[in-house]
Amino acid sequence: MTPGDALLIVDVQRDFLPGGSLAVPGGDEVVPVLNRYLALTRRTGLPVFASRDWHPADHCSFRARGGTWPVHCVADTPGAAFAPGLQLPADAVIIDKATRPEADAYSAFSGTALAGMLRERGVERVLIGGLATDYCVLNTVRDALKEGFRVLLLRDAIRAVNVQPGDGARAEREMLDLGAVSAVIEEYAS
Ligand code: VGL
Ligand code: ZN
Repeated sequence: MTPGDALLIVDVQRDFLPGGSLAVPGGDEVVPVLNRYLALTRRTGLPVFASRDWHPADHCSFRARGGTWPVHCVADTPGAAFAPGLQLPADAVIIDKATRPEADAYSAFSGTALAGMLRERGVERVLIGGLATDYCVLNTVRDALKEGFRVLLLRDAIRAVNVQPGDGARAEREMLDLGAVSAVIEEYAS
């Protein structure tokens, strides 16, 4: 990690962990890995951003409204809280997304101030991990690249929903094809 880097943690929330309403298999396994990346940001003073899926109770992505998903990440409910044990610093910038009933947003850049905040802080490269590989991580990486940031995909800190088998692997392939570079924590641990 070098000046110009920022860590972006995507949607590591209780509803996406085993036992949650939209559980991502192995979703809890990203928490200790992200904590190691967070320790690196503490040592280097680099900024940390964390997005939250933050839906109203009648969100259009919910099945009761004809959407794809069970009710999940309703704003200010326990399921929308960050994963227990995720060691976010007090000055982490929280990005709420998909907050309006009529629109879904998988990307942390969609309808948020994220791109401007990153630029304001001089960020050129975004280190991205979180949940889920095949939805919010994929769409966030696509947008980060479109916005002109370089992307380091934290390959050991992502997990996929895999509604269709192979969705996660295909998403990883696409992110690398688009220009993201992948890393694992062992490449940084000293
Ligand atoms: C997500 C499905 C529905 C995600 C959010 O964070 O990847 N997936 N809403
Ligand atoms: Zn959602």
